[in-house]
Amino acid sequence: MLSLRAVLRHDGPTYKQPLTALSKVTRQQARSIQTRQVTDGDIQQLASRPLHPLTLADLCRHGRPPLSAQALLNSANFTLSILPSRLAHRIQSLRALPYIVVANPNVSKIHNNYVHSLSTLLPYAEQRIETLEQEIQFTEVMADLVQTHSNTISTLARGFLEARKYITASEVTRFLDEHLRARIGTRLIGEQHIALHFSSQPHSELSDGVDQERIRQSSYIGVIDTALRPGEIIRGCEQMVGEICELKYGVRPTVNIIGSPDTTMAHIPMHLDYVITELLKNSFRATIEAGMEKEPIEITIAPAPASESETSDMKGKHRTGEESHSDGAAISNYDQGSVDIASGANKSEESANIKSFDEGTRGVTIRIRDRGGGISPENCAKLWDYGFTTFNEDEINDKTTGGGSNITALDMISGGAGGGSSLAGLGYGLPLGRAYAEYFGGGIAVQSLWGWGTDVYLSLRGVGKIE
Ligand code: ADP
Ligand code: K
Ligand code: MG
Repeated sequence: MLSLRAVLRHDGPTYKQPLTALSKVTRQQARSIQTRQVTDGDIQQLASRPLHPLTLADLCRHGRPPLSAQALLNSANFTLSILPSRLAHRIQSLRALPYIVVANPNVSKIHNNYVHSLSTLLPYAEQRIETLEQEIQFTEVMADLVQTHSNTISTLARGFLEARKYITASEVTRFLDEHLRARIGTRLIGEQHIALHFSSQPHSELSDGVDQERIRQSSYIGVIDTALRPGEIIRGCEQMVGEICELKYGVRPTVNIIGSPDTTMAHIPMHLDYVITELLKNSFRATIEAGMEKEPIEITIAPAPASESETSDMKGKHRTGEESHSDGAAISNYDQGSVDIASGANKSEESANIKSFDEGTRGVTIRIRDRGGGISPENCAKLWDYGFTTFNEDEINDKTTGGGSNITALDMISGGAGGGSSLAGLGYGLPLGRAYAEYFGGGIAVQSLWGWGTDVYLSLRGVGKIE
């Protein structure tokens, strides 16, 4: 238990470590987690409840760490109030896939994971969490939930690849767009409670001897970093993607960061880390394949003008995180409304320490410009399909030295979540990256200059200043 807090620092590029460490802890704890069998009636009843529109305000409503015992219990009960129906919706949506697809071992594994997670929540369904002992058990359930669903992307990718004869690419994209957007929120809710648990007063004795003062001075509210530096995240991702390139191709493109590299904002480092990693993988790969690794990739960090973030045309009507981007496949047609933290804070009794919205807090746009030859007009139309890729290992082996290995998409999936240590091949990078960017009101736009290079614009919404 002790090491959990340390691994939940969520400091950007190392976010994959928490899950690994979590898995060790969880496996030991799994035995002690109670379950209750999930019936069809449970699923129907839970799925008929309206989905709670998750906002960043929700994630901050319990106040700034270290949380008091009461605030921590509130966080647990809030988490408990929204997760079961979210899981039930996912189960229903998986069951609505063509039978032969659900019967695929990988897809059915994901379905069973959801049923398992719901079965761990049902014992709490008719009660409130009222003691710290119950809260500890509930946090173990959350750790189990996060861990159980950690390989979803690669498992689903493998499942849909195997079942591709029985379902069209656009049906897959429609399902995954809805499913993976919902998953982002569900994970976030679970991870937020875990993170708050380990930075709360009642459990400070579990916190590796880290004193309350350090928690107080930290810029984190659970998984949210209120002083996140996109420039730092970019450097971390550059390092990681660069190493993959060097290992596989013997070359590593360079990155120049211009604009305002020291800009800070309140956001979720592990989300930004995921998106930037995917975008850099694409740019690095294109650059290497075009033999242009001498041309630096230029990344501009441009904070939005303060006035713009205030007027915020996204406020109240921006695309909600779990609305499907493509067509009418939205699972939830609620209006997420403002994501500024203060508006939630005003509604919450717990958040006296969250001050009003700070006008100076801005969104950021990050432009990634490469000389990798661009994207053909024909392919531009397919970029956002899950599974669309132009990755072809033979081609890469021709054009680069030291590649050598003859890997297929399926081999690559076993490499890890979302392609793991490979540069490309799943075809999930852009659509899933966009789902993360849009979750809290941002977006991704790709502009190709065919024959020359690509500009990718990643915009992130400033989420308000928390004091
Ligand atoms: P993957 O990288 O696994 O192929 P993505 O969704 O990340 O999946 O990208 C889909 C395709 O879009 C890539 O295979 C590539 O053809 C094209 N693409 C994306 N970014 C770039 C870029 N910066 N330059 C050239 N092509 C790109
Ligand atoms: K794609
Ligand atoms: Mg990619």
